[in-house]
Amino acid sequence: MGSDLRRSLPMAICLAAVLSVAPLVGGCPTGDGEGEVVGVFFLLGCDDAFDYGSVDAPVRYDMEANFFVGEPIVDELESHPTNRLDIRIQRGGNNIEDVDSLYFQIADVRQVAESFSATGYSGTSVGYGENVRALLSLFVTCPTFFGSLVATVDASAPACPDLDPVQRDELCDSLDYNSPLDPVATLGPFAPGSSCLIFCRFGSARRGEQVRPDFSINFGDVVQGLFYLTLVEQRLLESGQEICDDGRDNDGDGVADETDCTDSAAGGWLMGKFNFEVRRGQVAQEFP
Ligand SMILES: [Ca+2]
Ligand SMILES: [Ca+2]
Ligand SMILES: [Ca+2]
Repeated sequence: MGSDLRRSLPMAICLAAVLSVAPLVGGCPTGDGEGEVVGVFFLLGCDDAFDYGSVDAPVRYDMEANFFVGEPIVDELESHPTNRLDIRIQRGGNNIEDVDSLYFQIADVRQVAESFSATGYSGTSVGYGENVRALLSLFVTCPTFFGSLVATVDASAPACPDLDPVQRDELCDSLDYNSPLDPVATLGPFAPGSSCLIFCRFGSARRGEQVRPDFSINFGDVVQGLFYLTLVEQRLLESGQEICDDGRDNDGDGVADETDCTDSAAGGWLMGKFNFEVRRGQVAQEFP
């Protein structure tokens, strides 16, 4: 009886908190995992006078990530259901308005599983309009920067490295998800300007095995991976304008960095790794 009480009391408190403080993120024992999120970027216009670095002098960043959640979602909007997965990485389990967070949104997990199970898999491209998107929101580092940084794929460069199966397996097998990363040193196989997430485990998907049509990521599944993301300001990316001096042809007219361009207020790169089990009890939160 006594031990029953001790077991049930924290759960009762946890449930009460979830019911009374919506939307409370990760109120129950979730968020466990290991990983790192570091980068080098700049953000202009934090607290009016304060800039986080500049275009010419971007600044190191370390999220000190310790909270990892994955949320399977069934998207019923299409003619047949599509299984989605949202991954959120942050420091502590606070609501998104009170933390820096990195989101990955996988619109169709079966697509990722199919490429993952192929022998030649060497990563999944991450970018605006891709099956996997990533977004960094920085409510702590830069509370008055109301935009976000998003990962982008450069049409003129490969999003992912070219790894043979032996290199890829060695990379995954040797990865220590807890060891610190230096954001200035190159991370493993990624080239500057790439935007890629290499999954080392993706739920029940296995190398060389057929992927079921209804493949999904479920509670109890483990997801592991490492990533390198080229970040641009979401507002500018969505506008389709030419961004000055980023070496890319953002407006798709065949000329990079023409003089008719808009200065970016944020940009840089992010790298990291994660290893966690998808747990039940997470509170739904829209991709911001
Ligand atoms: Ca252009
Ligand atoms: Ca143009
Ligand atoms: Ca440009």
